[in-house]
Amino acid sequence: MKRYLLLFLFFCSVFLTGCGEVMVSENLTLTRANAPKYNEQYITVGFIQTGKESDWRDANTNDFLNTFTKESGFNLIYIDGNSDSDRQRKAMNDLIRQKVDYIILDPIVEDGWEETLERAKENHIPVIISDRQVKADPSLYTCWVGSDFYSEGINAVIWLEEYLEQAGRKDDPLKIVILEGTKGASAAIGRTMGLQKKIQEHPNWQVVAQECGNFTQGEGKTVMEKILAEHDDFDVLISENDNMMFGAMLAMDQNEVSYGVGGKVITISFDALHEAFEKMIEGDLMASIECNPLIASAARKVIQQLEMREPVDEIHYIEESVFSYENAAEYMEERKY
Ligand code: GYE
Repeated sequence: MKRYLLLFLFFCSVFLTGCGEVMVSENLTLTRANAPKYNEQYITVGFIQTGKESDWRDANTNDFLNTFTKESGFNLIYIDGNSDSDRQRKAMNDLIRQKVDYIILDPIVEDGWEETLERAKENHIPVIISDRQVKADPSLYTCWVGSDFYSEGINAVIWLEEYLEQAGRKDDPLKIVILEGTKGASAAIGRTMGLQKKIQEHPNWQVVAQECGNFTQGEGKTVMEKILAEHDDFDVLISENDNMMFGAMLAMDQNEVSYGVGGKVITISFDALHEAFEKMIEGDLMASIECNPLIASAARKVIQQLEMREPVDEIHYIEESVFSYENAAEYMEERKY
């Protein structure tokens, strides 16, 4: 037996250079899978990220770094947009000059992309829009992969309606405060439109303050401090991401405003981060509308389809859910971000 094993290892070391069959002995034919040819050409992908504004963003970045690896055949050029759209546009022009194979763009804001996208198209470089969207002719990019932000806004109010129904407060007048994300960002635009669409169905509900916290925890706290100086009586706080809610909670703590389960202010946010689950289990946060940052595999699938010259859908929505203080503990263990 040992003789055959040595023979096998010898052939492995000498003959395994490509796919196909290797005759090892008169009654042993070795068939092996395709092996990467030496100096395998990597697919070079330029990924332009918005920045590091939130924990959601960090999870999204890590997902791309862990998906577009050399082992899976990619050479990833990651660019941190540093929350600066001009930096993003400069980076895109640089990637075009480098003649990368593909560009994945997560645009901080929707406006200002026509010219750069046209340049990428002139240079035959497919562009995949990830997460946030662009206001541009769809023929200038391959597709968009992301979340249905409008539905997320609608779902936030549907949760609030169901909660009030169960609490016997369906007909209560409500004063609502909204913390908006970055101005011009699709996630903020879509969520705000969804929220407003459903809120206006309730004549006895009033939005008493609506301020931009730019998706960051620090600005969420600062803006909430300003709102609390002007409004000491409101019933609902809706924050367009978890990090701004965490900052607002610090401001409400400082002003001794109670919130969460059993508190005065109903708290609803978006993203459904791990820390949001912790706060829902504690009862401080009452609901978080999931926005899944793990979308790199969907973008990679698009590139693989393009490599195979297969048709690609223009829109790729990511499956998402709604979590609350009532079900957070049940799902906490399986969360990946
Ligand atoms: O909600 C927020 C991040 O574009 C969906 O941007 C993303 C948003 C997300 O900073 O936390």
